[in-house]
Amino acid sequence: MTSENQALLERFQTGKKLGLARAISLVENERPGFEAFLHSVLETPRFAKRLGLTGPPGAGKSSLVAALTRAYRDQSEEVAVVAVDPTSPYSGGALLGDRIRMNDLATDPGVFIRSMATRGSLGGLATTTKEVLDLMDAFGFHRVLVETVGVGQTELEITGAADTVVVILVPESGDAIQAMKAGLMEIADIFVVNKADRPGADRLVKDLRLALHLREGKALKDVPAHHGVDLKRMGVPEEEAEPDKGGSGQPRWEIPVLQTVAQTGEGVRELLDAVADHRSFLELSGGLAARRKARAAGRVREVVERELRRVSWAHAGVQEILEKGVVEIGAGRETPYSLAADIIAELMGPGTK
Ligand SMILES: Nc1nc2c(ncn2[C@@H]2O[C@H](COP(=O)(O)OP(=O)(O)O)[C@@H](O)[C@H]2O)c(=O)[nH]1
Ligand SMILES: [Mg+2]
Repeated sequence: MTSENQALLERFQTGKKLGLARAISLVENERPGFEAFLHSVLETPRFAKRLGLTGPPGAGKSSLVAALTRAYRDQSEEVAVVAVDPTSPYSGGALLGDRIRMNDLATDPGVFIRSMATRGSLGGLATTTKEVLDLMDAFGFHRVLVETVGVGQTELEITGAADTVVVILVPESGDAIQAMKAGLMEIADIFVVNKADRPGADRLVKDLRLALHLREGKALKDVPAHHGVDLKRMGVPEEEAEPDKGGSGQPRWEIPVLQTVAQTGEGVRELLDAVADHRSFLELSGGLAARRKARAAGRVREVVERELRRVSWAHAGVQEILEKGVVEIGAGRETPYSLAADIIAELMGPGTK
């Protein structure tokens, strides 16, 4: 590790907020040594309670994050927030949302807020959001809240980053059928209908409850309970997937549908309780350990894939094969497939073709 990163590590480990901020920049910009830095801080596992909030723009995610943060601060818990949302009222660590009056949080030493741009990533998280969450966790925050841009299908990635996912909808954001089609039923551990002061909120709550009910009935009828299709497991090998929520003998989680008015704080207590209940459920059912395992496996895969990609294209032999090969493709003597096979053989050694 460079002496610069070493000095940063010391500041980080002695709990200096500036050290955390700089560490985040190091990781976010993937500057030299960022992986070694992450390795050092993750050697001591810590377990912040990770809460994800997602939903369409303007649903009140930031307002609810602020309300939840205040509530956790009232319980003397330290809170870190990541907002992956270019339109969020946080900017460069400063809070600009005077409407939501978050300035009290900005100056609270028990709160750390960071916003991240998505940089074209499609999963709803910025490319290094998960690493930033890990840093906040390793720094020692009790709670880590992550607000993600919810646009269509893009919020799915949050399930891999949070222990509990809250999906926030508003009367204006469409009906329960749309929520179902967007896959929100699969990612939500808790539904919140915010802006409950607006017309249509009761209706949406009722429809969401009905849709959840129907979905559950259908899932139990059509497929064996332990093989239900679950988006959370997509891309996760069977043995790493969490135990089925609907399996017989297993504790079950009924997704609550709550109403809030973020600005007045109405319903925030109930949301806090639901988050705590979900936590207890995860601990009792073994789901928490399973989620952490799946998260760790996913992270290992990402690092391996990133490293393989880097090593592959930096390999001199591979470069040569590619440069020569593209000419052969043009002449009809090779195809992209035969060339790819040659490259893989070059990387993996003889006998792998
Ligand atoms: N009427 C009403 N407005 C709200 C409520 N919660 C948030 N808002 C307003 O909705 C707008 C968007 O809120 P924001 O928290 O930035 O939403 P985000 O884009 O999901 O983060 C802001 O003007 C808020 O003041 C609510 O419960 N009722
Ligand atoms: Mg926001």
